[in-house]
Amino acid sequence: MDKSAFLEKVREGADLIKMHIELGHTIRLISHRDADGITAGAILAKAVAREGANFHLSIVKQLSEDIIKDLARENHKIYVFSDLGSGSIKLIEDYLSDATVVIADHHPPEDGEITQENHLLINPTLFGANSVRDLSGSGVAYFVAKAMDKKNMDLSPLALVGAVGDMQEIDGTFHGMNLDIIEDAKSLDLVEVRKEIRLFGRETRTLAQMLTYASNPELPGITGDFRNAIEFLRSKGFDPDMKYWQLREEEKRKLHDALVIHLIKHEVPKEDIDRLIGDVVLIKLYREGDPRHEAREFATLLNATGRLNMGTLGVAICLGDEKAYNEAVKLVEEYKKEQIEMRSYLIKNWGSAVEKEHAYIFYAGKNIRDTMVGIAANMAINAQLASPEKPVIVVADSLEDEELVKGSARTTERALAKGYNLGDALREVASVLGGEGGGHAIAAGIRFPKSKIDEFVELINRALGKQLKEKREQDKSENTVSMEASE
Ligand SMILES: [Mn+2]
Repeated sequence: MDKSAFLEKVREGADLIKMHIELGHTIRLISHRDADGITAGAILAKAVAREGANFHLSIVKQLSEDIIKDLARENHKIYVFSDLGSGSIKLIEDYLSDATVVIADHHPPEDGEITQENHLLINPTLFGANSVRDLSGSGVAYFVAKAMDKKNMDLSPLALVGAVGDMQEIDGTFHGMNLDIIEDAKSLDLVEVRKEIRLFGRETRTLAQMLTYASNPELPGITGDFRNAIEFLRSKGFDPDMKYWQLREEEKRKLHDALVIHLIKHEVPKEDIDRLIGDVVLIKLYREGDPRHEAREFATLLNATGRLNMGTLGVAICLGDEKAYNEAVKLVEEYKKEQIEMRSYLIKNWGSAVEKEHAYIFYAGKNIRDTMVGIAANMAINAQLASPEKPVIVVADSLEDEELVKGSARTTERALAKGYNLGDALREVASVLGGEGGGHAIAAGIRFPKSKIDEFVELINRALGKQLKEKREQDKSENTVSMEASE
């Protein structure tokens, strides 16, 4: 990538922000609600605060027209978007035409080019970078902060947490300008990058948990089987209740070797085995055993705050707020507990689900929170309560409106291949029931009057059945065409 041209853009953005700070303007920051966006927001907030300026930060799931309209109504002189914005260039130009706008993002722009003179897009993909491995949103934010003042180089560990949150090192090593951030962080002795096991849980999970939940790569016969994980560890001479960080260096090596041999024995492809050991970022500011000590665990904590709609709590954690950290750990634990309780509730009560030809419909009343119905539907599939060939819809009473229910539909690729499209089906049914619905083919949602649940069951079954029939007819006609062509 053309680094120097990118850094020129970065410099322009930094100068714009500093100019507005000198004019005494509040800097309006908007960032994405995953770990990459939360760290990006924290980096920019810190950089702005260090200049003695006010900022106002929001963490959002995505930029919608409504959100941008609301932002415009706030009437700020400058808006800075991080880890999002590239997909909404036109909307931003339309509604924020009077303000200065800086978009610090790494997603490939979808919306054409910026035409407004007072709007600036800082995006490494425009200079040849690969958005998924060369630089993340937090990385772009970091370079802007560094251009504002070199002392912001101490925010480099946060940029790496964001990069890991976005899985920029999915193949086991960092690439592109992520390497420059690592250099900065090392030059200040803030991080250590080690070649270690990349399975989740270095700081807070026992070895047995770490192996049981291993997903990248999966460990044949061990992933998903707690007892086998314990047995494997014991047979190699490890205490399954120890944590990875507690192992001595030679023990770590011994565990690596044992796992690699296990993978080879099970004929796992070499590139998957290679991903087992790789770059692990350790942040020296925190103790071993603290989830903030290792970038992936830190990122997972931030992701959780985002998913609980408390992204600004995540920002506070990034800025070193211990109270925020303790609160988040508690929230995440409660959230996990709620999920475990929900899973056993589903297993115990699945018998009351209505099974139609084309869907399972499970009405939970007030027993499942309306914000959790999507997770519940996925759980029913993953816990094998439902056949993966048939969509699952979990419906619960709305928390906001007694007259309404909220439902989420989930299914699998296998069901999609048969012709189902949940988003289309729920949209169609919602319009008949006087509700709202839609979404993706594989995951969708609906809201409709509680009095119409029975009607919903019939309508959704019919809508999904119609989709299968249409797919079958389409396949048939395609077959005929290709037969004719081959004759
Ligand atoms: Mn990102």
